[in-house]
Amino acid sequence: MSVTLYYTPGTCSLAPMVALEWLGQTYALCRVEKEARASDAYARVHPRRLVPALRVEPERVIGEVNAILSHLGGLPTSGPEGDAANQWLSYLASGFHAVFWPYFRPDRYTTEPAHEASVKAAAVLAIRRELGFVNEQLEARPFLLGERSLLDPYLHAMGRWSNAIVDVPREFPHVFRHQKALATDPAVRKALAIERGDVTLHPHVDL
Ligand SMILES: N[C@@H](CCC(=O)N[C@@H](CS)C(=O)NCC(=O)O)C(=O)O
Repeated sequence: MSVTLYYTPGTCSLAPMVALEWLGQTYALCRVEKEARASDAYARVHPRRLVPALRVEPERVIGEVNAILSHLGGLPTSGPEGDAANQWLSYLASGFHAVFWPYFRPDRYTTEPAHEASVKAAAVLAIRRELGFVNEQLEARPFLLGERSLLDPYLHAMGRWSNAIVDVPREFPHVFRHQKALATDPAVRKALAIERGDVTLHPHVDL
């Protein structure tokens, strides 16, 4: 049975889409825009109404990018490499991703609308801090694990949000180099074309 990826353009669901492409898996897609994410139908797919979600069996759906990437396989799972991969997976989800939430949704981080600008300003500081950390890590290696792995599209899916917030090429040149390497990858280009709706290369299913 082919799996179904629930995705929203511009979000971290780009990571499992590229992973599916790299792994050469057969898959179907379900595009879930903001309104659809709020629906009861989507709550039955992902109770937290987030993307991505991966339906792997009629009655079994996996949420959380980490869990989806781990399910798909392809990342090291044991020894020092496995430890490094797990460390990056956790960091990307709870460290890197987390600093963008208050930037995009400051309303969720204060009960005072007047404080939202301050929440956003603090988020920019945190985004710079995490980009600085990733930039340092990428100084000595082209990809997060040294060799290309499924962690790279995960970083790329979120790192692309930074370009509208900070001057990535000037401030974080190693992150920028990583972005350029991913942006020219055929699978990433294909996934971005799917996000834009330019191509229909996989069966699309309704919610
Ligand atoms: N920890 C979750 C985070 C998922 C997440 O925050 N997804 C965002 C898109 S990148 C989303 O669905 N946002 C919609 C919302 O917050 O309402 C994961 O790894 O899947």
